[in-house]
Amino acid sequence: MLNLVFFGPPGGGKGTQAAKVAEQYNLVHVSTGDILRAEIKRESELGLKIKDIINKGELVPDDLLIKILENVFDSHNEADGFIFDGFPRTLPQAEALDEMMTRRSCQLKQVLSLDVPVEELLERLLKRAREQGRTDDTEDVIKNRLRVYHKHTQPLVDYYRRKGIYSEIYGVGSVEEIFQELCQIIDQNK
Ligand code: B4P
Repeated sequence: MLNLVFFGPPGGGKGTQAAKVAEQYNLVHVSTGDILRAEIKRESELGLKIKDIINKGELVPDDLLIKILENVFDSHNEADGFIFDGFPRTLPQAEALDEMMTRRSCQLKQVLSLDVPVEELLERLLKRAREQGRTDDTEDVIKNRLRVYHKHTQPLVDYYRRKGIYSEIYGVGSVEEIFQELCQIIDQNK
C-alpha cells in the first residue's frame, strides 16, 4: 500500500499535485479542505459548525478532523493507497494518522512537502479568489492561514524528518515540472 502525505503552506500546490499523483498511482485522494467545504455547502450540522472557523482561516478542531479521516479510511478497504492532502495539520492529527496506519498494519511511506515563497503563495491565492471566489482566499484570511500554518503545522516537519520519511521540493515552476519531480521522488522511495 502506498500511503503519502502532501504537505506545505496554503497555496503551495498540495491539492493541485495530489489530484495528479492520485491518478498516476491509483490512490484515493483525501483532501480534508474539499471534505469540509462540501459539508459547508450541504449545510450539514458539521458544515454549520465549521463555516466560521474556515472563513477566519483557523483550524477545524482535531477531534472532528480525526473522526472524518477515520470514516474515509475505513470506507476504502480495497484501496491501493491514500494521498492525504491537507492532513495532518497538527501534532495530534499526525499521531492519530500513525495510529490509523498501525491499526490497519500499514505505514505512511512518504511526506512530500512543497516549498513556495510567501509572495508567490499570496499571488496564487488572490488569483484563485478572483477566479473561484473561495471565501477564505481574502488577503487578511490568507495571512492568518499562513500564521496558523507556521504555528501549528510547520512543526510537523521535524516530526516526519525524525521518522526519515520527509522530502521537500521547491514548488515554483510549471504544474507539470513539479509533478514530474514528485513522481521521481515517489518512485525512488516506494
Ligand atoms: P485546504 O483546502 O487544504 O486549503 P489550502 O491549504 O489553501 O490548499 P489547496 O490545496 O486548496 O491549494 P493549493 O495549494 O493546491 O484547507 C482549507 C481550510 O480548511 C484550512 O484553512 C482549514 O481551515 C481547514 N482544514 C483543512 N484541513 C484541515 C485539517 N487537517 N485540520 C484543521 N483544519 C483543516 O493551490 C492553491 C492555488 O495555487 C490554486 O489556485 C492552484 O491552481 C495554484 N497553483 C498550484 N500549483 C501552482 C503552480 N505550480 N504554479 C502556479 N499556481 C499554482
